[in-house]
Amino acid sequence: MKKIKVSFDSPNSKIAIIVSRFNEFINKSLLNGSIDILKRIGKILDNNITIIWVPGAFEIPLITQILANSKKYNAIIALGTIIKGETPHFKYISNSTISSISNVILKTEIPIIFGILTTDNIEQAINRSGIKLGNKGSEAALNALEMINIINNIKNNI
Ligand code: INI
Repeated sequence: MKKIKVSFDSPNSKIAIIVSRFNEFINKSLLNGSIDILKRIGKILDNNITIIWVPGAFEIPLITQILANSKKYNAIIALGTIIKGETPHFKYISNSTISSISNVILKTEIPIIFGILTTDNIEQAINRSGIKLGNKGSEAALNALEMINIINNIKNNI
C-alpha cells in the first residue's frame, strides 16, 4: 500500500499572495496570518513570497490566472473579504469570484487557496481574521503548504 505522506515545510517553494484592498483592515490581518504561517511552518524565505494587492475580490481571479499561467509559483493564496450588503451585489461577486478561481485551478493545475471570507456582517469577518474564530489567512497558508507537499509527493511517486 502506497501512502502519500503529508508535511508542511517547503523551504524552496515560491508563493504568491493576492490580497484585496476592499475591506483592507480585515484583509491586512488575513495577510499577516498567511505570512506568519508560511515563514514559521513552511520555512519559506522572504524573497520567495510575492504579495500583490488588487482593488476588490472581483479582480482576484484574473490576477490568479496570470500568475498561475506564469508557472513561477508553487501555490497562490487569494485573500479578501466579501460582506453582505443590502443588495444582491454580495451574491454576484462571491459566486463569480469562487467559480472563476475554481476554473483557473483546474485549467492550470496550480493550487490556488481560497482565503476569501464571505460573511453576513463585519463582526463575523473580524472574528475570522484573528480574533475569536481563528484566522482564515493562516488557514489558507497552511492549506497552500499542504497542497504543495501533496503535489510534489504525487509527482515523485508516479
Ligand atoms: N469587493 C470585495 O472584495 N468585498 C466586498 O464586500 C465588495 N462589495 O460588497 O461590494 C467588493 N466589491 C468590489 C468588487 O470586488 C470590485 O472591486 C468592483 O466591483 C470593481 O470591479
